Amino acid sequence: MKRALITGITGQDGRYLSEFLTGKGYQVFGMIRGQNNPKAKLVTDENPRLELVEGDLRDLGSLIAALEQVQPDEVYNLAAISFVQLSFRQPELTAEITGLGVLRMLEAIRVVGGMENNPIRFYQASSSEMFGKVREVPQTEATPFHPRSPYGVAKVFGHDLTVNYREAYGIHASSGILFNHESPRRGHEFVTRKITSSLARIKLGLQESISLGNLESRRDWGYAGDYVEAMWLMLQQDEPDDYVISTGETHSIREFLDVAFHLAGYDSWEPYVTHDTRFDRPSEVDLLIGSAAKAKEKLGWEPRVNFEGLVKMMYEADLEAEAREASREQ
Ligand code: NAP
Ligand code: G4F
Repeated sequence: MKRALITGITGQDGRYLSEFLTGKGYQVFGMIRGQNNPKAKLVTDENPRLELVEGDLRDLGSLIAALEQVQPDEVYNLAAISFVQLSFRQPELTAEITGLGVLRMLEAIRVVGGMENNPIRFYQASSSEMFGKVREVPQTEATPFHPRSPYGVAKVFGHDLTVNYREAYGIHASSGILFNHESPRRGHEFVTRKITSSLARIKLGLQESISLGNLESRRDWGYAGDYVEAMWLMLQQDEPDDYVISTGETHSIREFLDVAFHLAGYDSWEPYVTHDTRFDRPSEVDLLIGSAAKAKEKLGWEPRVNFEGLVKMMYEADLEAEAREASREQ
């Protein structure tokens, strides 16, 4: 039975990946931080076969201990401060966790796995945010990076380091340059989930409007459940490499609003959306659209859920959850 260690187990991707790998017959270990993390129960209720181990990306010793305890075949490094807006307010912490955290995990793998024939395969959660002020359209594995946030800069550091440990120490280290991926498990701080959960509350008469920032930026949005399969496929290849994972379609926040409000039976979202400058960013990523041609050719990976399907899945899940919550409160 293969053994996998996932950091960021309580996050959106960690939860999908844990279920995916368990379904493939893996023994899955999720790294959890803090002395009483409230999300521990959620993830073990969701996947009763998941085992938790302690660790924090800020603490090298804890990563070495986790690796020694688990003896994993595969490590998926999903943990990060992942919210771009927060990275502007807490840039040092972002560099510490999202950037230096990758260095610590790679060092732990180098030490525990040994210098030669290191058996541990490593996945780094890189991001399309690294492309930032994009140099070409669509973005591929060869597109130069121009990050536009402390988060993007930290991800470039982690990405380059993953390539370096592959080249310097022969570690089977791969990097997935994933474009935005969403789901009913997406954090409420991200724009898609903020819209679908607020819309569900508007529909149920529990909320009047949504405050948003820049509606013009464009994202290549896919479904997280599809994207975790690509992570696994990367680690099944003989050679480690970097792969763009995306849908190849781009949509603005306005278009997301159009589809979501139409689904909910509204002619227009405009009466329900206000602009709040607090959600504008000091520097923005205006356009993201990826080409996953390499992943299709080498991994045989393609997304299954399209944009409309994704919005519908998220809105319907939020409508059901909000209605359940409202009836519990009555
Ligand atoms: P997420 O929901 O924000 O989850 C982040 C995870 O990181 C949480 O489990 C969090 O644990 C953990 N974490 C934060 N600080 C930590 C620390 N010091 N030590 C250990 N764990 C820590 O993120 P996601 O959407 O699942 O994304 C997974 C990864 O992919 C992230 O690295 C993200 O940057 C990257 N990525 C995401 C997307 C996307 O569109 N979703 C696209 C490209 C790349 P707590 O519960 O303890 O806070
Ligand atoms: O949903 P967002 O916060 O996601 P963003 O910044 O694209 O980052 C996500 O995707 C990255 C991959 O490219 C990941 F690496 C990262 O970890 C994260 O998962 O914002 C999307 C867009 C931005 O242009 C933002 O300015 O939506 C715009 N936006 C407009 N109003 C808003 C809001 N974003 C948020 N979060 N909240 C708003 O009210």
